[in-house]
Amino acid sequence: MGFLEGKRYLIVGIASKKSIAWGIAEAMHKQGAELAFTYQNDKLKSRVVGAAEEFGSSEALCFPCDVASDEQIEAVFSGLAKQWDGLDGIVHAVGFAPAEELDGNFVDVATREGFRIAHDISSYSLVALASAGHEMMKGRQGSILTLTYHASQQTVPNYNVMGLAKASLEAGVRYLAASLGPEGIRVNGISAGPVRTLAASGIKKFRSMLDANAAKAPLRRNITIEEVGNCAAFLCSDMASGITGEITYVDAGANTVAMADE
Ligand code: NAD
Ligand code: 0WE
Repeated sequence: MGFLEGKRYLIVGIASKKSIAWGIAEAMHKQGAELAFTYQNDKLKSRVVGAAEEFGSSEALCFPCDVASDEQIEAVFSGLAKQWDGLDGIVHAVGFAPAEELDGNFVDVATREGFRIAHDISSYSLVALASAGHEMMKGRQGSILTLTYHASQQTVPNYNVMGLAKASLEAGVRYLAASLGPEGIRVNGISAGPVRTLAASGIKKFRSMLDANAAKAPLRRNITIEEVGNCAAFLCSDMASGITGEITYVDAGANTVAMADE
């Protein structure tokens, strides 16, 4: 019997089989969880319905949700409440900044509108989902999980405004943990090492970043979405009942190294 048997989670952020959210859904499904899903737009609907089928859920548990829209976020939980009498957790695996912000020297490419969008989609959306979704988690020791990246703490070329948005997201994890802790709801983040997903596909020199990261990491390799998935399943489960407001690194140790050997 899996350690998530009888638990129900909402997965936000599947765009393809390479998505970190896909790896998380797979790991949670293996542990017996029941899953619901959202898709950003109609273009991604079939991918997400495919994920639902693969992980034992029907299309009725797939909801449209552009996280820029409060109405769509509300509609997800009112739709979910018609099928489930409660919810045990939310996985937030969403990040976005306009592409022009992620290519060039920070001061040259930064704009007010790019900053607004990056922080809205990548950071505020966690707060919005928590605000709209916590009612359904009442009395169930719920768990909220997001995905972040170490460029929130130390600079990475071209990550630019996303680094600021991830720093805000990580502060959001702590404030939401303080806010929802009295309801028994835990809020955590996983800081993942680089993975080739759709969100990474447009990024210049991503291959050499992967290679440099593998060379620096104590484990001398990059991580997989399966490894992020297993950590996510643990953090969302009752086995992690004492952990909240925390950022856990799944990065083969790369963030712990100040100077690479060789
Ligand atoms: P991905 O492209 O597979 O997933 C990103 C998701 O964000 C997509 O499903 C997309 O639909 C969704 N999204 C973007 N804008 C949205 C909006 N307005 N409304 C709703 N959804 C929206 O890429 P991924 O790498 O799996 O990204 C998932 C998370 O992991 C992100 O927060 C990302 O920052 C984080 N992360 C990624 C890496 C990496 O190297 N790939 C490393 C660390 C953290
Ligand atoms: O969080 C991310 C991806 C963030 C991302 C990617 C895109 C590409 C397409 C946000 N917005 C967009 N907007 C687009 O139009 N990662 C951690 C992966 C990533 O992205 C980088 C990285 C790494 C690692 C960008 C620059 C440098 C390193």
